[in-house]
Amino acid sequence: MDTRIDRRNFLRTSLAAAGALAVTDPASAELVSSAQPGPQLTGATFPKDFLWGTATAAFQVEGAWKEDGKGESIWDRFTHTQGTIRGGATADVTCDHYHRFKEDIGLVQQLNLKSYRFSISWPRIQPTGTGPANAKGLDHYSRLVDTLLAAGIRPFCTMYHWDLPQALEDKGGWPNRDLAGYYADYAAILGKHLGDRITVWAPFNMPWTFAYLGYGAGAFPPGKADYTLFLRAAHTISLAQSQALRALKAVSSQASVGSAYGMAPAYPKTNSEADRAATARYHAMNNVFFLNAAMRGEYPKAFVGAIPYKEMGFQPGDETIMKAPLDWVGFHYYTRRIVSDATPGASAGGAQFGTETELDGAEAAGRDRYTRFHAEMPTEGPLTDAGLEVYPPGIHDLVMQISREYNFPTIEITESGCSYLDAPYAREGGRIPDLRRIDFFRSYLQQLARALAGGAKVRSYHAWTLLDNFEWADGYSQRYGLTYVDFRDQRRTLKDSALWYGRVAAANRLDL
Ligand code: IFM
Repeated sequence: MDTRIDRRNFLRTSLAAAGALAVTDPASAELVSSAQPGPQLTGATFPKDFLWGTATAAFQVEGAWKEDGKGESIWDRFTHTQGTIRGGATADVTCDHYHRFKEDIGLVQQLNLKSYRFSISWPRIQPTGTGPANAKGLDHYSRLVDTLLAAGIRPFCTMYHWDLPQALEDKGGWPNRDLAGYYADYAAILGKHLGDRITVWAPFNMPWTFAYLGYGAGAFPPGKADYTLFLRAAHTISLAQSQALRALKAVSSQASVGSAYGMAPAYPKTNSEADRAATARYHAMNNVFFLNAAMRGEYPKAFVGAIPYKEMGFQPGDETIMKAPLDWVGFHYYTRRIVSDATPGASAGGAQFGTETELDGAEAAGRDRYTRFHAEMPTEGPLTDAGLEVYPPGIHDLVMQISREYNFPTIEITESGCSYLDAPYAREGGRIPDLRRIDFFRSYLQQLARALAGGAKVRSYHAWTLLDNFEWADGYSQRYGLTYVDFRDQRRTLKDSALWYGRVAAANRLDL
């Protein structure tokens, strides 16, 4: 997700005008781009029980922001603050999925999908983040889960997709270690009331992103830009992740707990030792920081020097608390990064060919004194309307890298998708011929099939997302949905890509 689209578009246009899209071939000992011409894998078949799915997040689709006893979340507060969101948009109504979930699950069923990843809004369950459960909030998700099961769809629950109860932010937010305990209590409530029907749980969606953008860069709520706060938040989240896993398993014997991390395969900008080391730090910090904490009880080598335990608020015994091996590993794939060293005095490492990302704003964004890497989103390939490069081999490379590093775990692709702004085409009876999205999914799925053929144990793919929805700082200016939503009257129309994806799911093959 890009929160600085104007800047990116500006950069893209000006670079293209200057003919400056020179490419430095990434080459890495750690991760070498597997892009290769070779034959197209058009007839790829997927494993028999492969779960074709789609995903949403509570804040992005539900609306009903203060119904049925729901408390205020940090995103409610942020969106109600002028100047934070493109177009001044809020998610007070968004897709009204809170009231229309039956119709929406009908769409999932119509597309032959067997897994629906949704998130639960913590402030619907505990309006202030602590204390007794709000029965109306639980009832809502109970009905959602029952509707899914009746439709033969697996409910995949993300327990936290960024909408922290505001009352907990008022207590210091994620940098406050107490939140790990509050979060475990919340997990226990969910497990106790829904664990008889939900078996697949992911504690956090993209923990690096919300910790970093919220506390390190200030682009997300609570809008703080202090790298030490980010480190503290990250450590609390690690503790919370493992405590939640244990809390769920204590109340639900069927609970199977994994993750929904945001990941990007990282390729070094040059073959220099410095760029390769920076790329390894990027991977450790942005991709596997929380995974390693859970699987091995230790943080990976994300830092130039020693792990800054003191700044993180690390206490003796924390390595034991944060170790809670996941039953499976879930992550998203959208696009790649090109990484170079950012230690003071390091050379730019070749021609610029992308847009800056994690590093925007030195100390608060990547060129901090701890990780010192410089990450770019290349603009070499075609770009989506959100300005992200379409890079199909990345999903193969990332899946294989995680498979190798974590002993070939069961993998769920928890999100993958693209924003294109195609709208109903009157001359075609209102159809939405979003051919670029079909090409996107086809090419990414071909590469996923390659990873499966290479031995990776991938059991699902969740297209992001079911519905066009509220895209965080970008408001409604991006459309990632398989379904077009007319926000004036809430009318849903399946895009051509949805119909195509539904046929792929039914056939379990790609040659369509
Ligand atoms: O919309 C987001 C989602 O909430 C998290 N992953 C990336 C998506 C697209 O930006």
